[in-house]
Amino acid sequence: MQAEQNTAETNPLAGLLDLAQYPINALDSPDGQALIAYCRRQLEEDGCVVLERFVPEEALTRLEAETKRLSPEAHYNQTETNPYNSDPDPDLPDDHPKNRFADRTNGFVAGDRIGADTIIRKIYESPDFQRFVGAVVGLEEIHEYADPLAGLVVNVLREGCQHPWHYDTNEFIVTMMTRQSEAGGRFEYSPGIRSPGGENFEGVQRVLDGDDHNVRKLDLQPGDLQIFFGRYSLHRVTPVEGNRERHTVIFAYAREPGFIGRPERALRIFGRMAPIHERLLQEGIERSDRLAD
Ligand SMILES: O=C(O)CCC(=O)C(=O)O
Ligand SMILES: [Fe+2]
Repeated sequence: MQAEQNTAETNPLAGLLDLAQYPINALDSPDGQALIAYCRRQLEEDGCVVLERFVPEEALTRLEAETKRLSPEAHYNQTETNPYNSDPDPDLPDDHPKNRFADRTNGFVAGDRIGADTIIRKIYESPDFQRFVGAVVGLEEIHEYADPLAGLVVNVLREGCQHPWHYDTNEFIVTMMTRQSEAGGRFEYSPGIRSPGGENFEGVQRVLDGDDHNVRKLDLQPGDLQIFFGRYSLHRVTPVEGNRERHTVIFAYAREPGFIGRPERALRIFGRMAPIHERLLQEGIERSDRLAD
């Protein structure tokens, strides 16, 4: 029965996701409910849930090949950032977390380069997958971006690239590793180190100084799906070592339909805009022109 339900004709994800272990296409079934309960509990306790081998063994070669083929299209951008993605504070000491800046060099392949026939786009656009992610993060609905660049993205870290300690501004992030570096490139996080009640700068400073007491280190593998709440959990990706690049896919969703990122951001992250960004800029200029009349 199960095999019949999950043939390629009835479910485009059949064979691409491990639907037996992760029945995201049957969320109302007891197994589906148990999966959601498991993910929610993990997120509540830890801010992070990893579903190992979400893409099963038999589809992994194809998955890895997809981002390997796309990776030369990555646009690299370099910034110096502190954990808060903010300006420094000259009134605070140099070793205060707000004044601790580190290099962030990342490559991003934009969504308009990622074809409809890829596993990663099929996952991104799957209504089953969206319902599953929504149920796990506690949202009735989530929506694909209307932004053709920023919704589905491949993050490419080559040798020396890192993502230094930081918090995210978005509520949750859904990622899948497709290629692991030889060494380095490891995801580390300190769950709930800050809270709406306090920044805990002392605790953050200890982590920045190398205290890994309250730091969890994940050994993510290709095909693992990760859902992470990064607003209160300080996290980083350690510098990539060796010739092998680290690839992760970012599946970005919004609460409302129609989300389009700012044109300046598109330029910074992807090195270019999509026609919709150019139109937005144009309209913005016209609007301000009209206001000036
Ligand atoms: O690549 C990762 O595993 C995490 C990246 C990250 O923290 C971010 O994009 O904010
Ligand atoms: Fe992050």
